[in-house]
Parts: sequence; structure tokens; C-alpha cells
Amino acid sequence: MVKVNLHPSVYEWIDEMAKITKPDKIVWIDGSEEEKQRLIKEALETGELMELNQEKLPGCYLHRTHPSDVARVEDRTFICTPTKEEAGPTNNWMDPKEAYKMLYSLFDGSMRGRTMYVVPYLMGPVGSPYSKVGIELTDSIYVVLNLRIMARIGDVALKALGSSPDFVKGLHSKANLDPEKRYICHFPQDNTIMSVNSGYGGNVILSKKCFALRIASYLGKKEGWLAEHMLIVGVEDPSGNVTYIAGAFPSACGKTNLAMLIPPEPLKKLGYKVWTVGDDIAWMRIGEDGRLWAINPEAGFFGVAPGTSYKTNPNAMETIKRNTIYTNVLLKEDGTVWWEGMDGEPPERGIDWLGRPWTKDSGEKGAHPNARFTAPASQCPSISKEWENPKGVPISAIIFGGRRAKVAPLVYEAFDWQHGVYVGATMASETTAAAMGKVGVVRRDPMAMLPFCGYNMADYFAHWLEMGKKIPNPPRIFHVNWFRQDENGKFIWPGFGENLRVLKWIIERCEGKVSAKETPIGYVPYVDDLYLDGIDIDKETVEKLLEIDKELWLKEAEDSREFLSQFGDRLPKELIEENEKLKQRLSK
Ligand code: GTP
Ligand code: SPV
Ligand code: MN
Repeated sequence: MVKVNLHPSVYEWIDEMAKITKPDKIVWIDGSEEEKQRLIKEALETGELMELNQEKLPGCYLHRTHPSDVARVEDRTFICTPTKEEAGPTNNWMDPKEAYKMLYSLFDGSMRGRTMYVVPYLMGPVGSPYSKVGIELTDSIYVVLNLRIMARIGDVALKALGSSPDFVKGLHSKANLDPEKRYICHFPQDNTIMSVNSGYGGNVILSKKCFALRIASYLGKKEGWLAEHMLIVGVEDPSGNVTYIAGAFPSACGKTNLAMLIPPEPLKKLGYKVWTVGDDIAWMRIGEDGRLWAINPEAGFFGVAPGTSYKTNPNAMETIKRNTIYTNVLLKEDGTVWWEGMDGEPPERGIDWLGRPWTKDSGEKGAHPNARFTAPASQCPSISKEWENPKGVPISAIIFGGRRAKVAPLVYEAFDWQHGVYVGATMASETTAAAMGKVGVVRRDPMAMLPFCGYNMADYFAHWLEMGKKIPNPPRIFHVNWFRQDENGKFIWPGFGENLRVLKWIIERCEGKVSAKETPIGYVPYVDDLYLDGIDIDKETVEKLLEIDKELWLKEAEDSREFLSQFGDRLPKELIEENEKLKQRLSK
């Protein structure tokens, strides 16, 4: 292990947690290759991992979680602030004293007979002033191996921490996976996360949603920056100029796909290229040049497997060919993997995500709808050469989006920052399999942060408004919807690579190159300004995708008003003002 004089509080905290959880041994993770091989060997012996066909999928392994433990548990996720108001009406709240008391009893002896791994990890590029350190204590090798891909772990993290006491404490134990005693608790004031009785990604890879979004959003508010559920993508135009866009879509609504987009043939011919910086989380600060700059705090992708194919996302398919952990996918007879929506014919038979024999005519899903892959970002063919730039990349446009079968047009632009914050604050989307609960129900999911904001959402809106005043040259704000459906429930817009045509318009708006139609909800493209050469959808249909139905939008405005009203006096008045203005424009 690297020699650094860590702050005494690091050891004190680990000792204290070990006294409670009572592991047989404690192992510090250094991040070395040798250590990785040792952990994999151990996980193969216990069955925590299964080896896949090493010729076809070198360095790849399969993991199955408990059937009751396949997605984030929003109803068991808590923000434990001194007062309920600080957590706000959209979060579950628990009094910190009571939460600690309950958790310590659940953690009591939970690691008996197991090893406690001490995993120091760095969020953000090495050497970046914006990077932050966490330490996760866990009794799961699966978690260690995932963290190894998703963050920069071991010695690099300890070096970055040095003798500072400033790190995020994370304690995780699978305990006995009892779903009734599953808790994901955050203590923003203490820089602390505690997760118990789960083994599923978003609940246990504490670097990700727990730290980089919930704790970080709280730190961002305090320190004047933004931690967001956003992809970061660079679009290179034929002259070689790269424009960076950040996009917030709710879970399983297309961030990974947009971040790794491959230009459709006609745009490729013109010279367009797309570069991936991040697919899930962005930390954004105001740069010296007065623009908003973003880093990807992560080092890997924890992506949705179903629907990923060479047709929809070839860059992802190339990324996950090696050194990838697959969770809850179908195991094929040849030791490779499959999921619904993969290219070609489904296999005749295999072992499904539950570990049961499966045949293609069984009518059952082979992979869980929230099956995931964990893969290093460095393996992505489209990875940007700027992805580890300590300064980040300058953001020209922010896009909000969701799954809306109706109402929301393909794309529109907000009138200004304040209106853009309203658009983000009132965005809605159909729920997906990324969280436990009903799928396909429309809900408001402000800035795609409903499950991830670590403090009162009204204060979060105020922070966004405040940031807008502080950024001399703010990004323009847009809203997109790739998911409008026809009467038969089919997606109308072809999506995926074709989404670049929308990004092209967005970039031209940022450059002041195209005009737009002013509508009550914002600026909408003139259809002739969208590059539609060689696309498989006719102009009239695109016109329809751009239509604003005033009746539906008035209802939308009413519904948004009701959603906002839950925040009471704490809600910034600017958002009510925007809601009023929208209704007035719609009633004209
Ligand atoms: P999280 O990792 O949960 O935050 O999700 P994400 O936003 O990164 O979603 P992802 O890109 O993995 O997409 C989720 C699902 O939506 C996959 O099944 C995709 O195939 C599908 N999808 C993504 N983009 C499009 C699109 O443009 N059109 C359609 N119809 N489906 C899409
Ligand atoms: C999401 O649900 O938004 C994810 C997957 O990115 S998880 O890490 O499980 O939260
Ligand atoms: Mn996500």
C-alpha cells in the first residue's frame, strides 16, 4: 500500500465501524491488478461471480442478485437531516439520531464470518481540483469489483486524500438481504452514507447515486456548484469544432445511448463525430472564462443491458466485450450473455437471470429489465480525449428530457435561464425498471433528480436560479422527447443515432445560426432547419412531433402548478411566475 499519513479520523472511523459490524478480517484495497485477480478468484469460489467464456468475453463475469433486490429502492432511501424541512417533501426523512440507532442495530455483527473491505475511491479525474474522495467499507467483493470500474480506487485515492479529514464515509453490508430491513440512508451534514441489506448496484456502489448525486448535490449547494444526473457529450462539427452538451434524463431514459451516439450515415459523411465524456453524472462549476464547466466524476459505465445492441448502441457493445461485470442477464450455453433487444435471433435456450433453465418460447424474460453491465469508460471507442481533463469541458447547452408518449414535442428551447429552470423543475417522465415499483406511470422528476437530490428540492431550484445569475455566459436550456408514441404505442421518432439531428439544431441555436418558431412553451424548430436527409420518417410526421397541443399543455401547466405547490413558501417565486406566464401564453 502507498505510504501516506492519513488523518487519524480515518482509522478511528474504520475501527468504530468494525466494532459494530464485527468482520473476521479487514482488508485494505490498493487497486492493483494482482489484488483484482485475487478477489475474482475468491468470488468465483463463493459463487458471487460466474466466469463467462474467456475467449469470447475476456475478463468478463456474471453476477446474479437476489430476486427481491434488482433495482434502487426509493421508498427505503432516506435523507437524514436534522429537520424534516431540510430533506423536503420529495424525500423520505428520518431523524439522524433515530436513523443511526436503527442502523447500528442492523449493522450489529452483520459482517461476522466475512471480510470487511476498505475501499478508498476518488471521484473525478486524478489531479482535478474538483475531485473528491470517499471510503466505502463493504462486505461484498461484487461491490469492490464494481467500484474498481466505476471509480479510481486504492492508492490513487489515498494519495488524493493525503492527511485531510475531508472524505465521504460509506458503510455497506449485505447483512442478510432482508428486504424489510433494507435501508439506504444519507447524512449530508456528516458526509456519511449507510446502506444495509441490499446487493444491487445503485443501492450499494455508494460512489454513484449516494455520493456523486445525493451527498454531492448538498455539497454543491453549500459550495456553489452543481451535481447533476447528466450525461456529457461532445459533438464535433465538420470544421473540427467540438460543442459539449450535458443532458438530464431520468433513469433508463437514454443518457448512455445519447452519450455514445454514432452519427447516421449522411451526417458522418458531412464530417460529424461524437465523443463521450460521461453517461450518468456531471459535476459542474463556473470556470474562469465565465462558462459552465463539467467533469464526469466516474470512471466507468453502469449501463442498462436490455435494448443495447449493435443497432442501437454499437459503442456500448464494443465497450462491454472485455473486463465487464454483467448483472442479471441471461447466460447462454456457450458461456456468453444475452438480453432482450440484443441483435439477431434470441438463443434457443439458456439460464435466465433467476438462474433457471430458460427457452425462447417460455414467454419469460431472459434478462431482468434492469439488468446492467459495468464497464471501464476507457474501453469506449468514442471516449473523448478530454474525458479526464482536470478542468472538465465547457458546456454550451443543457438538455432536459423524459419518456412522454404524448404532450412533449421532439425538442424545444427555453426562452432564458429562468424559464429553463422552470422547464427542468416541471419535467415529467414515465417510470422505468431502474427503481422498484410500477413501470410506465408519468411522474414529475425535476431535472431527473427526484430520487437523487440530497436536500429540499425547493432549495435546489433556488440554487439553480442562483447559479444562473452567477454564470456570465450560461448554457442555453432545451427539452427533448425521443419517446412520443403513435396510436399503436409505437415510438414515432427513430431515436438513437438519429438524435444527432436534434443535437445539430441545438448547437446551431447556441451558435445563433438558425431562427426558430416562438410558441407558448418555448422556441421550436422550423422543420426545414432540421437536417432530415436520409432519415426514415417523413417531414409531415416530424411536423406533428413538433406540434404544441394547447389543451394538453394547459393541463400540463395545471399539473405542474400542483406539483410545485407542495413546496409551499419555500418554493422560489420565480417558478410560480413562470407557471403564470406559461398559462397566459397558452390562453392567448
Ligand atoms: P440510467 O443508467 O438508469 O441512468 O439510464 P440511462 O438514462 O443511461 O438510459 P439508457 O441510455 O441506458 O437507455 C435506457 C433504455 O432506453 C434502453 O433500453 C435504450 O435502448 C432505450 N433508449 C435509449 N435511447 C433511445 C431512443 O432514442 N429511442 C428509443 N426508442 N429508446 C431509447
Ligand atoms: C439509475 O437508476 O439512474 C442508474 C442505475 O444509473 S443505479 O446506479 O442503479 O441507480
Ligand atoms: Mn442514472
